[in-house]
Amino acid sequence: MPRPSLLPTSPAFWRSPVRGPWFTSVLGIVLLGGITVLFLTGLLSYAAYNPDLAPVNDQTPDKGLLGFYLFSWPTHPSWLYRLTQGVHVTLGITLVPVLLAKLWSVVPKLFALPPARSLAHALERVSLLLLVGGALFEFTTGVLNIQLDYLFPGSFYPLHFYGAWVFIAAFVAHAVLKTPAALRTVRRMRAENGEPDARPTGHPSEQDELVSPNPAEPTVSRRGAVGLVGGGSLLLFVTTAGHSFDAPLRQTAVLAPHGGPEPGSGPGGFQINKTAAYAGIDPRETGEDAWRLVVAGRAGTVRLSRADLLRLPLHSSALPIACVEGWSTSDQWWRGVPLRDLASLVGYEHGTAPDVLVESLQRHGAFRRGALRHNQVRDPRSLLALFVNGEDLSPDHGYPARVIVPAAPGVLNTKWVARMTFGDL
Ligand SMILES: Nc1nc2c(c(=O)[nH]1)N[C@H]1C(S)=C(S)[C@@H](COP(=O)(O)O)O[C@H]1N2
Ligand SMILES: [Mo]
Repeated sequence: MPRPSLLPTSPAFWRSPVRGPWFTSVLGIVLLGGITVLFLTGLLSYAAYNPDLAPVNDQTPDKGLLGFYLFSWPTHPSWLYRLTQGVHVTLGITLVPVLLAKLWSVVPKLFALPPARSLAHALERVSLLLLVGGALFEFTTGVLNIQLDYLFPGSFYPLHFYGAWVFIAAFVAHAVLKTPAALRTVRRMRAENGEPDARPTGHPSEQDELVSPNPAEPTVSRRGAVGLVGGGSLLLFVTTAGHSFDAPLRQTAVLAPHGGPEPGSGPGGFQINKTAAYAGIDPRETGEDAWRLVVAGRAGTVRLSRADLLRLPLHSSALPIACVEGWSTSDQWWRGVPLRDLASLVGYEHGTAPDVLVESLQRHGAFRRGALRHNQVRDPRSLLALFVNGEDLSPDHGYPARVIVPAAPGVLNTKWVARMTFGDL
């Protein structure tokens, strides 16, 4: 029984015998690898939006130097964004138990007194606040964005993007300081090959802070505790990962908003992000008499009905939709007019097709417009699609016409297209 006078600031208040350098080190090494992959795939995800192309694509206009690495997002392989974003989201969710266990394992340090023993110690504690705060912030904003369907439309990108840079700065400093000791701890325990011992042999003063001076009876071994954390991660993995694959895992992806039985069946039976009703698309605007596609470029402006478009040479492409939320479809069969053919209607030879601004019938919402780069326009697989899987697009998938571009994030595949403006953006 803890004495009633014990406060969290007293080391004896923390009684779990699981805490110790081995447990913290194992989790830390997993996070070192995992968070590095999360950061890199996150940077790729941002680059995939082509934020330096046009203001409509850029949710973080004040990024300054942080955009130093941006590059033209390629169109090959067509599953590129499926892969990078599927890994980003699935790995992020899978690491949640590891992150929480890691924070739990070091929580006594949060309360340790005195708050600072020296200037160096004070700086370390401030950097730890940025590290812990940054980690919680990035994981929380990421998960909320997936689960609550754009809780903060428009503001998620800047929050998650700027937060990532603050977090990664603290993370790099922490990793440089702690990784050598963590590796030593794990190696030594492995050499001794027994139940990982609480008592560290090296650097006693620092590592001892993690070990309870007053441990309770163990209810689980340290290895067992790592196994529980791993089991939690595995459970999250099998209930999430399938949102990016058409395999049995799709059926078990019950935690993912677009997993499980969601895609449905039939030609249009794949995930729908925003329905036509949600986007405020009035069926009267999409009818044969009302809808016209406006295509503008240096040679002027043309207006085309859907029947006009159907008289142009149509092409087919097998391409997936891959959303920033991590879910993706398998390849669907799209049929429509290549974007570069639309560019040539308004004055650009195929090889010289420029960037394009695509605008939807939709009047409100951040996703009603998007800009595509010339490499995307010139790819012969990039279409203004009129059909999918052999039938007219359904209203929810963008009837009368939508953009589909290989390897691009879903948000650039604008639905209910009304206007395309070719030229330098
Ligand atoms: N006009 C418009 N186009 C849009 C959207 C939107 O909200 N409005 N959502 C985009 C997003 S975020 C994705 S992932 C894809 C999803 O396409 P789907 O609903 O056909 O699967 O459409 C994109 N095109
Ligand atoms: Mo999306």
